[in-house]
Amino acid sequence: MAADPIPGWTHVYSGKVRDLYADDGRLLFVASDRISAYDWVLPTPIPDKGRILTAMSLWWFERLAGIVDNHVISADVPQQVAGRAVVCERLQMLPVECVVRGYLSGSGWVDYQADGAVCGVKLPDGLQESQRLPEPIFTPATKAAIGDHDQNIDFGAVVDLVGEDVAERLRHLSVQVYTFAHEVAASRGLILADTKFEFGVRGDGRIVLADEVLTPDSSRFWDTSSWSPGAAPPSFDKQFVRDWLRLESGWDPSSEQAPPPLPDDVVRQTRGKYVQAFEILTGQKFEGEQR
Ligand code: PZK
Repeated sequence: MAADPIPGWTHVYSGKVRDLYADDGRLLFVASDRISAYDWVLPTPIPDKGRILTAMSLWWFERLAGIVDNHVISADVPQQVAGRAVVCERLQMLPVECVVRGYLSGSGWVDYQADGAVCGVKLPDGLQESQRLPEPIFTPATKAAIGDHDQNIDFGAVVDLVGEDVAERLRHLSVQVYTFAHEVAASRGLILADTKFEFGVRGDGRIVLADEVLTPDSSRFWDTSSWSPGAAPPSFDKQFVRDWLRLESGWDPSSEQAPPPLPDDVVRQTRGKYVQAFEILTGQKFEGEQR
């Protein structure tokens, strides 16, 4: 992953779909147009994905300002990453993926079926896949080594990692932000099934919301109309990609083989889903031409 050089910034790290640069004291957080599926980065980018997710995340950060501080300093960024990057404060990141679930899906559903619990949170018997939980639950995870999946942990393990006071504050903030965002999404016909936050600490000890928030890459959104307990609703953004890869491409996700390029119509439909998510949530038109 040879990230593009950006004048004035030093590349420090790349994840599957985003890149991080630094100058003295500040970070440049760049959302690429790359898309992942079945743990692979696909060879075909989705045009405007980085700009759409950046705009969505900034929109949420503004609305969350009454609940929690965030790391954003400015959206005034080098022209080559215009619209898809933000300048951020450099924080001491906390080594916990702060996941909140309001519905039973993904690894939450897997763990519930095995244990009747998720991350040590005991749940009522007889819940079905995708069912709404009695209340949102904090289901933290630790970032595993590169290439590995995050590992769910219980609250005691969070206490061991960051101390009891910070652990309590992370849980409280995470559930508050989820609850607010779930309400906003619901008022627009979307279900926010679950979401992941990353927090860091400022020099003065304040806990600050970092990363990118409440985008389809960090969250599971469902169309309310496609949801019913007992089945897994289609992924809001990636269903066209997954369906094409599994059913039409001839590629085997369980092989070691890299996935093939996406056909143009799958790219177009998928771009349309990101635009749709942005427009539904924000009530704004996504301006695809401004560059
Ligand atoms: C930070 N990441 C993950 C993000 C990547 C990887 N405000 C911050 N201060 C210090 N560190 C981070 C952040 C943030 N956000 C985030 N790793 C470090 C990450 C984007 C691209 F490649």
